[in-house]
Amino acid sequence: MINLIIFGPPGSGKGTQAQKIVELFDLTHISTGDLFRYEIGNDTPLGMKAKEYMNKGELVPDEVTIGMLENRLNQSNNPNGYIFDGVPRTIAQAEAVNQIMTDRGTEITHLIALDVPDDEIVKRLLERGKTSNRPDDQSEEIIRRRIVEYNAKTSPVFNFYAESGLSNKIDGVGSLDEIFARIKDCLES
Ligand code: B4P
Repeated sequence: MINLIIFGPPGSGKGTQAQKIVELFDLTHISTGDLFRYEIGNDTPLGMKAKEYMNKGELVPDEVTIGMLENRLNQSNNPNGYIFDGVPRTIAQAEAVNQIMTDRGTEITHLIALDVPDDEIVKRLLERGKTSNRPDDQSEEIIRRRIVEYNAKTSPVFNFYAESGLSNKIDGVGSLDEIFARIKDCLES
């Protein structure tokens, strides 16, 4: 069973690579960003709450995120495993994910972090913003705010899993296939 956290700053290629990994290993893809965008698209109370934070480039509060994640996992039981894309983004979320997995009789098996310089992130997200209709991809100021949030609140999650020997960092710059090959090497080694 593979329970992989695909990790890295906004725009590092998490969602992009997650789609390829899911296909190869027949995993269930859990993207909290996609779950929030679904809620926003349906004008739900949870979506309205999340939107306040996402549009400013801030993280959605932990209690909202963790509750939504638990609901999503309760709807699924994939014996091959899961890919966690964009979650955990704080230490509190990492502790919650570990507890949820323990309750299910399993555990996180890998964390793979995609290393991408800030200027490349800004370039990628402004490019995506031309077609994505995502308010958080529209301005460099908001994208830089997301990077600040990542450095302050999310990057410590790498060391949290490194303590159990689960964290790996790979170069996230290159073609999609090159990066996918690096991820496969990591999962198979
Ligand atoms: P997410 O939806 O997770 O979005 P993201 O950080 O922008 O990354 P994503 O995975 O979508 O993009 P990717 O790097 O693949 O989060 C959005 C917001 O939701 C957060 O800011 C936060 O407010 C909220 N949120 C979500 N989860 C949360 C949580 N757990 N707790 C609190 N808040 C939460 O790709 C980016 C672009 O780069 C794409 O256009 C892609 O085509 C391009 N790209 C990818 N790989 C490339 C490569 N190798 N070369 C060139 N371009 C590449």
